[in-house]
Amino acid sequence: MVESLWNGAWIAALATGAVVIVLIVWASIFHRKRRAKAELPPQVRYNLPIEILYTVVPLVMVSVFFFFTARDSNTLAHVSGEAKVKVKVEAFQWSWRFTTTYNGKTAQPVAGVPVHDYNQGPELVLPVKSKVEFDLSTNDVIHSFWIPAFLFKRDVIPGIPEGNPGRKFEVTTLDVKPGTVYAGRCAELCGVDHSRMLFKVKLVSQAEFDQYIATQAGSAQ
Ligand SMILES: [Cu+2]
Repeated sequence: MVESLWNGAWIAALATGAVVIVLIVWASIFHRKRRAKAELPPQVRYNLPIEILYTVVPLVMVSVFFFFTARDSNTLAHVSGEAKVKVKVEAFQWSWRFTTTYNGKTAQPVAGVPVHDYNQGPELVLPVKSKVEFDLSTNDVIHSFWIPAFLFKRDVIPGIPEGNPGRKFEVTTLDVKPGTVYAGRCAELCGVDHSRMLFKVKLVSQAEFDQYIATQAGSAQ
């Protein structure tokens, strides 16, 4: 869905750009100065039909962009509340703490430190092809939770109380080979080690995930 919105917006923008370039080239060739004597070409001030056209065409274009963006962002931001896997994401300067809850069991939080390589960052383990609900919070500055492969990014804003729907979002993890690892990062300049605020997301099979939660929840005591 994000991909079709992105591609659609690009196609519309390229088509508009092509029309504009053709009009500029056409106007500069056909309306170039032919006579040596300085003479104003016919003026189109107060030409009502043209002014209406100037107003209506951009309005239509913006409305089309707005419609698709609003429609898709409503769907993407929808939280069904059905996700069995819940991840509490705490962003801080400059890493992340993940606390995963599944089937009433909460795993031991995974926290990281600033790193140069996402493989050394804190690891978020999730099952493949499952709904996951994220709850984002921070106690310092604005961060942004971003897993590029999931085509989803959300700002983490301090001061939003727990339970506020603005902190939550839901994704369905990709249907890929278990064991696939993705990079995650902070997408909001949040201080000197912002670029080292890296983490990794590992998608595992449901069985492996059950086992992961069982051991992690066990060791939490
Ligand atoms: Cu950050």
